[in-house]
Parts: sequence; C-alpha cells; structure tokens
Amino acid sequence: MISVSLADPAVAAGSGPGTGPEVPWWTSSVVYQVYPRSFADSDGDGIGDLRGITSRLDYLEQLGIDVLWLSPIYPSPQDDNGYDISDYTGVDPLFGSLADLDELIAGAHERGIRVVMDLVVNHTSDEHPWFVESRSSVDSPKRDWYWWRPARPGTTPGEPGAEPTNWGSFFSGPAWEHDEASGEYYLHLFSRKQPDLNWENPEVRRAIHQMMRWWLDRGVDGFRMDVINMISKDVSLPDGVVPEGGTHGDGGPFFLCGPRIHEFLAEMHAEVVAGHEATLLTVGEMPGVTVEQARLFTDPARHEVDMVFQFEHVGVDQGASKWDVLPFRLTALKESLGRWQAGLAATGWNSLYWNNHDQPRVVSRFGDDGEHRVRSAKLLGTVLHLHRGTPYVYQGEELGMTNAPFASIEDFRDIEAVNHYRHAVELGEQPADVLASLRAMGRDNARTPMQWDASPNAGFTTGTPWLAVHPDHTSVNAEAAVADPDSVFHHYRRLIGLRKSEPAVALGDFTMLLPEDPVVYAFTRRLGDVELLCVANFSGEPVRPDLPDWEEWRRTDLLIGNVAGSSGAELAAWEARVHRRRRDS
Ligand code: TEU
Repeated sequence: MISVSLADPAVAAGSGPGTGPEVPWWTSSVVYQVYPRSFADSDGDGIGDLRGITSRLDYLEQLGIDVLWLSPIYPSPQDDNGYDISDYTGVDPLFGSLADLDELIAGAHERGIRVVMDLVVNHTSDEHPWFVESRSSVDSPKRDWYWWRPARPGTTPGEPGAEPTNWGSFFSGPAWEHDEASGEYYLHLFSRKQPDLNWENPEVRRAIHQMMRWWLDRGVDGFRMDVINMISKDVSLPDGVVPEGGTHGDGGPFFLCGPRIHEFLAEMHAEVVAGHEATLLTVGEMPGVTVEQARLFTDPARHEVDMVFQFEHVGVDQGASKWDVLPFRLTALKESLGRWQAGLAATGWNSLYWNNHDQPRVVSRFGDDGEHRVRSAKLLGTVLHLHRGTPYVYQGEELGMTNAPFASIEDFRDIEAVNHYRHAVELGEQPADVLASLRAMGRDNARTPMQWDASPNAGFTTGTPWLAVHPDHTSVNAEAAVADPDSVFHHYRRLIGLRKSEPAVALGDFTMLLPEDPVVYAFTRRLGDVELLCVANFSGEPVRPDLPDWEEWRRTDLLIGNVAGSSGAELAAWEARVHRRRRDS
C-alpha cells in the first residue's frame, strides 16, 4: 500500500506564498493530465501503461506540477478507451496491476505530487457485472440499476423509431439499445457499450460512494468526475427537439444538470469527501453547464465540488454540432472566458484548460502550428495560466504538440470519429468534408503518443503504437525541449513557478481589457497593491496594444514573456508579456 501520504495539514493548507490556511491548496496548484494509453509504454505492446508513467515521474517533477490526473486505468473492454468500465476497483492488465498503481501513487507522493483518479459513474461498461445482472431478467434485483424502458407505444420493438425516446447518442445513432431477450431498451448516452446507471436508485448511489471511499483509503487524492452533470435525469424522459436537418432529438434539457443533480453531488460529498476537504481535489466535468449553475456547484458553502470543467470556450469555433467547424474569433473566446471569470469572481472557482483527451491540440486550434508554433504555444500557456483558476496541462501541451496529419478514416481509432464518419457518409455528406471536420475536431488529435525523443516511435514504445506517432516528433519532443532553455517546456515550467512565487497569479482579481480587439488579449490581475498586466498578440503581425496606460506598463517589470529582451511599444507576432507594477490601494 501507499507509503507516503500527502494528508499532512501543513501541505494541505498550501505552501504557496499568499495562501493562508483558509485558502484551498489547489488555488496555487497546476494539474497535469495523463492519458495512460498514449503516455509511455513500458512493455512494448504499443499501449502506454502505469509503469511507463512511473518511469516518467522525474519529468513531471521537473515541470513542477502539483497534481497528476489519470484518465481511466480500470478493467474495460476499451470500447471508449477505458471510459467504459467493467470493474471499478481493479486495473486493466493492459495498463498493469494494482501493485503498479500503488507504486505510481507512492512515487508521485514522494515527489509532492497528488494523484487524482477519473471517476466514470454516469455509465458502466455493458460488461460490468452490475449490467450483466441487470440485463439477465426483468425481475433481476439490479434491473432498476439502469434505465430500462419498453418500446414506444404502438411500435414494434427493435424497429427503427420504436426507441422509448427520440434522443441521439453522443457517438451517433439512437441513445437506446434494444435487448432481444427482454424486448426492452436500455439508455446509453454514449456508446451502446456504456449503459447509463440509474442514480434514482439509492443502492446505486451507495455502491458508488463505497467504491470512492475504497480509492481514498488506497491513497488517491481526489476525483475528476466524468460527465457528472448527466447523472440526474428527468424521470419522465420526454422526447427532445429534433434540430433542422437532424436525425435525433436533443435529450440535453432532460439530462444536463437534471432535477436532483445538486442533491446527488451534495450527498456524494457528505458520504465520501467530508472530513478530507483539506487534502482532496474534486472536479466535475460538465458539458453544457452555465456560469450560474457552476457558481452553485462550486460555492464552498454548498459542499458539492471544488471546480468544474465547462465547455463554452472550447465551443467558440463550433456551430450546431462539434463537426460544424467555424472560423476562430478571438473576441468570442474573450467574451466567454471573461464572463466565466466575472461569474465566479466572488463565489466559486474556475478550472482553466485548453486541452484534454477530447479536444484538438490548442496550438493548431487557436495558435499557429506552423512558423510560430513555439511562440504561439507559449502565448497560449501564458494567457491561460494568468487567468484566475486552477490550470490543467494535458500531456504534450507543454511541448507544443500539434494536431495529427490524418490521411484517411483508417488513421482514426476513436469510436466517436469512426461512428460519425459512417453515419455522416450514409446520410449523404461528402467523405472529404467529413474528414476535414474530423481533422479539425477529432479526439484522436489529442491521443497520438507522447513525444519523448526523435527515435522512430518517439520513445513512446518499442512496439507498434496503437495510434500513429506524429511525424513531427523528430523535432517536437521532450528530450529536445528539456535541453533547450527557450522551449515551450521551460516556459510552462516558469509559468507554474510564477503561480507559486507571485500571489496575484493565483488569487488576484481579474479585469478583462479591450474586449472588442480582434487580435489583442489583455487583462489585469490585482491583489492588494500588486497589479499584473497580461497582454498577448494573437496574430502573425506586429501590433501596438490600444491600452491607455501602455507606455507606463511596458516600462514596468516583465515577469514573463515569450520574446527575449522585448519591451518595445509593439508586440511582435504571437508575443505575450506579463508586466507587474505596484499601485496605491
Ligand atoms: O466526455 C464528455 C463529453 O461530453 C465530450 O467531451 C465527449 O468527448 C464527446 O466528444 C462529445 O462529443 C467524457 C470523456 O472525457 C470522454 O472521453 C468520454 O468518451 C465520455 O465522457 C464518456 O465517458
């Protein structure tokens, strides 16, 4: 079991300057997300594993991160790369063993790094014993652990249109699967191998709480809660509105932040987290969450979760669906993030992210992955880390990794991409158009193997990688980045350090400036008599920021920047600077 624990209140209270015992430790922390399948393969089977992660802990320590979030490593048929769990308290042999996990946690703790596990409890795998039992008979004691419903009245079970509601699944097709044996349907908001658990049933909730306590006893330091705002559904399960040209109804209004969501999260907190608040981190992934809802979820007085992942800012370049790719507008990004900063200023807390295992690479999306790759990656890191909230770094972001050059549908592995391609082409879309949107938004962009060095498989595996390594690994890789003091890696390391050394980064008030400016992202942070200015040029052309006191600002201390020795009136292409000054209160 775990030898070193981070439960020491002295650590828990936060060691960063400016944080008193009343300020949670995670305000001055940075979280690093590892997608185990793609991080480091220790046994040559082409799939990353736990021992691989353990072997890279020194790298993470050098980067300076405080928390490691592990995407799922539990036993799973891997229909959705582990987000379909068949045993909540084990480790899939693909990734190693429980002993390997204990070793990873101990190694992280020795380096002062906490470990947060992915908690996927909106659904299980259809191969989970709970579902196997639920499916076995309409009289099974676990029948009600999932959402079983008869066919729509007046229809023939199994025929198209007989589904109990018209909801579509996130992975294309209907959200209901017909079960031949019983003639009923079960609900799956994601793949048909991910049946939704019925949280209305108190036995389900008790089983989940017990499992969470089991992980805390094992030494983990918190949970990232997968689609946790989908666990409460409107039990009447109404049909959703079918968008123009769409094939299915939108069930979102009936399962996003449903009627009992706050009750379920408060109960989970009381049953699992209460008494350990000072040491744990809980973050709820919440597609479709609004600022107003997020304020309730993260209000410390309500004891629900510490912070949420919202999706607005990663939707600014998407239209009716994620595959409807729109041109990026900086003003839309600032409008969204600025509103979240203001909305959670007095109560609640933001999580800050550009990337995760579901999003395309940010340098390809909002930056310039060509000529200005390094500089724009540093700019994006600077802007994100200077917002108020807890930043999350997704593996490879600290190297400026880019979207992958997928040539054809055969190059994709993700169930979402593969299903979407099939459905869209069946419905008459041009294959080339579907591929173009998959290249822009597909999740496999984030999942190409971590680039450790310039060797043929980027040092990720000695075998054949499960998803092709990006060809740019010959120049974009950790070995080169660590050796180069001007790399994206060292810039991220300095940003993480700045959060510890400059209290205004963690705790200062946020004020957005120049909201209408199409290329300049500028804002201030203020704590006591210290004021910071973050100013960034989201373009390949020089620009003079249109700030009234710019002449004064640019002569103040430069805390961090991405163009050496720069202090001129113009920001160079993709230049970002953070200035600091004292002000009379
Ligand atoms: O994702 C939730 C989610 O709604 C989306 O971000 C999802 O990635 C999809 O692209 C919607 O179009 C979480 C996990 O992060 C994701 O990897 C899982 O596939 C999903 O839940 C189901 O567990």
